[in-house]
Amino acid sequence: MAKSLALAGVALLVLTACAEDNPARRGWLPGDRDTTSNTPEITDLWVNSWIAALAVGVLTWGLMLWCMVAYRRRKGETGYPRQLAYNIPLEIMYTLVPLVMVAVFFFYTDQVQRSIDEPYENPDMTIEVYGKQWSWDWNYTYTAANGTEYEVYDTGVQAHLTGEEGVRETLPTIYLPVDHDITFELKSRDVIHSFWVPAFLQKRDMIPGRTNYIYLNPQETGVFDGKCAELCGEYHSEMLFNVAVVEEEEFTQYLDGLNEGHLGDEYNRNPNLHDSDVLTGGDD
Ligand SMILES: [Cu+2]
Repeated sequence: MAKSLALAGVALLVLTACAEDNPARRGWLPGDRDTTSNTPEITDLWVNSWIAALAVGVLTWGLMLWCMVAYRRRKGETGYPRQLAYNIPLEIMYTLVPLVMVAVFFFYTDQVQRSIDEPYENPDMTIEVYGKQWSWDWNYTYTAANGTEYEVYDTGVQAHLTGEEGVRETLPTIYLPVDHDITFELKSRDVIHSFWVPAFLQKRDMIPGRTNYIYLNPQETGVFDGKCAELCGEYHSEMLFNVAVVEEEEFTQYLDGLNEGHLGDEYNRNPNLHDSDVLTGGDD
């Protein structure tokens, strides 16, 4: 017992030290809460769920220990202890208490989910993200503070993981303006991918012939890791990108350097697959 407590203590120190080195990495202890407009709610749900689970755990472990001690076999006792079966009140309690616990978890999860998935009526920017084997295309639609309208794109290439340092700097990078409402339109050109920015605490599948959405407002400038989170073929592990959250001025400078236009469904493996075809598999 003392040994495992000591181990847990060491693990806690190591893990919290890592979290401080890299603000983008929280490990299992949520550190920096405000990466996006959604992260405080998600962090609270996570932490409070752990507190609730721990309280239930402590109560359950306590009752188990108490039973072991209070009802242990005494000196001179023989035979079976008194047998107890078909105790209706107890069985009702065993059914109701877990149901209530699940209902409480469900209620708060649903509440947070509805809140973060509420679409922006007038987003400041819409970015269309295509997953493709094994990189990404981004189409930016944005009206700058000075009125310039952008309809530009960038196309990413697969990371080349050599085992050497410095690959991160070569990854395709998605730029986001800090403090702006952003709608992500998530699509796929070929197979199912998943758009994941761990520091944003959000991840969503990209499904051929479908559009999924993420709505968020980045609150902190910085560079964050992004990756595909759905095994999508041989080089899935090299489907990496950076997310640069920058000030508006730097953002428009970046957009100025991109090509005008839009990389749409015409570059999909099956350009004729549309939302309504998903259940029937399209016309290929
Ligand atoms: Cu992928």
